[in-house]
Amino acid sequence: PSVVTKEEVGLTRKQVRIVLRNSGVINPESIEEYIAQGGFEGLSKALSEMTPENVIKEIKASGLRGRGGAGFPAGLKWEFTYKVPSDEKYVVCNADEGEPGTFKDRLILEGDPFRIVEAMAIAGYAIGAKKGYIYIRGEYKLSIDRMQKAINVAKEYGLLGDNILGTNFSFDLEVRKGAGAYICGEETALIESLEGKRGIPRIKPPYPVSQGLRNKPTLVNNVETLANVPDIIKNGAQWFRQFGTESCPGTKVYTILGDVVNAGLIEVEMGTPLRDIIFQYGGGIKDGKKFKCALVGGAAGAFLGNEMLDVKMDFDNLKEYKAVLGSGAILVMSDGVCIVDMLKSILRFFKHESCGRCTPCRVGTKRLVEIIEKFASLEGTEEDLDEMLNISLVMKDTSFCPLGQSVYLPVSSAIKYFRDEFISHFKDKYCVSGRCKPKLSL
Ligand code: L3W
Ligand code: SF4
Repeated sequence: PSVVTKEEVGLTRKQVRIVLRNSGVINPESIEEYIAQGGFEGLSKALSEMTPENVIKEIKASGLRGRGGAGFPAGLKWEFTYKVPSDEKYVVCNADEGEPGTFKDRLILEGDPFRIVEAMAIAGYAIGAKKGYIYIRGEYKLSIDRMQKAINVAKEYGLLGDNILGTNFSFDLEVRKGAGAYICGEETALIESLEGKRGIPRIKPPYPVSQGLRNKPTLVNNVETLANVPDIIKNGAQWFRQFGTESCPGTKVYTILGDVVNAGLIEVEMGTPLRDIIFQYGGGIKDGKKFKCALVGGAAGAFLGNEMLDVKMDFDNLKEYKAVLGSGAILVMSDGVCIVDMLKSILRFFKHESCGRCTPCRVGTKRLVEIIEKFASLEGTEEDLDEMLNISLVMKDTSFCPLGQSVYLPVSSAIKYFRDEFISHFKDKYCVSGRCKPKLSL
């Protein structure tokens, strides 16, 4: 079994761990160890003491919100799917984790796969589904292997398959692998991919809750969202609500990376200030450097500077600052990092991952890369900055799916907080990191 080190235990104690409670503590391939930690008590309670309606009521009362980034109330989604009459429904776990800097879902799947099996079975019971799919990013080999093993073992133990725990409820799970496209993390593109088609987003509405996989009601939840479910059912909504904030109960798993002393994964209560995440859990800035900013929410997130460090991190507080919690990636940058260089990487990522379906995103991402490359060559003008803002604003308003819509946030926050740095690239031919250089001409 994996054993946590003394230092890790110390760190764990300062964290509030629900989702990661077992990760690094039990052998993830041992169902006995999962059961010894209270595993499958949630499923057992749901099947023996609760109606599907009561399970949904409990999830609604807990205030659990979607941890994939949008923060949509999970219980409401479960209820919507439950209420659509159909003899065929599906539960889908979105494990196509592709947000740059995000690796929380991978570590949940690797560290505690039975938790997801249990959560999906509870979800299936609640909404009336007999079948679930876990769509895992293809590169996550260990997650795929562990999940598959967990499903096989759960079947042997009668915790999946026909007549689970001797009840009338039957539910089966299947692992499906993604093929490396970021857009397949968008739920409707994921569904297209599950159906064997090219992963491009569908028009919403209709939402998957009414017309999802094979046009049937489908509940799509992120890994971290589902990982909360067994403990909520086992301990009750009020227990869950003691953690976090009024409108965002529970915890959040963050991946902290970049110029911090302790890069890695932490789980803390919703509402924990960004300052604590970076300076307490992250251990502060590496090599005695100064904090410059943090990109919060992954590539689709916002650059937040010194003046934002006291923001209490949850879906609603960040919205007030025109920022997002997103997938929980926090990329910390010290004063030696160049914002132009950083934004260039982000924009190249979006250009590469744009599925090409709609013009604003297909053309907009290409144009934005052309402009940022000018700044990265110590060229550009102030008009170019306005042009970047205009393009990304049009993309926000007219793109078909969140990929194109979310480019505005990194672009606008970078230009808002670091306009002078863009200007000094072409006026003073100066880049703080030395990574931006004039184009060589032969
Ligand atoms: C029924 C309605 N269902 C909304 C459902 C909808 C979906 C969920 C949220 O994600 C986030 C972005 C980034 N009836 C409904 C309804 N729903 N109204 O609620 O929907 P929506 O459209 O607000 O957002 P979304 O497209 O699902 C956008 C984040 O995703 N992101 C990337 C995240 C990456 C990871 C990762 O790698 N692990 O999480 C990039 O944009 O934060 O907020 O289920 O069907 N009336
Ligand atoms: Fe495809 Fe981009 Fe349009 Fe989304 S916004 S549908 S990724 S082209």
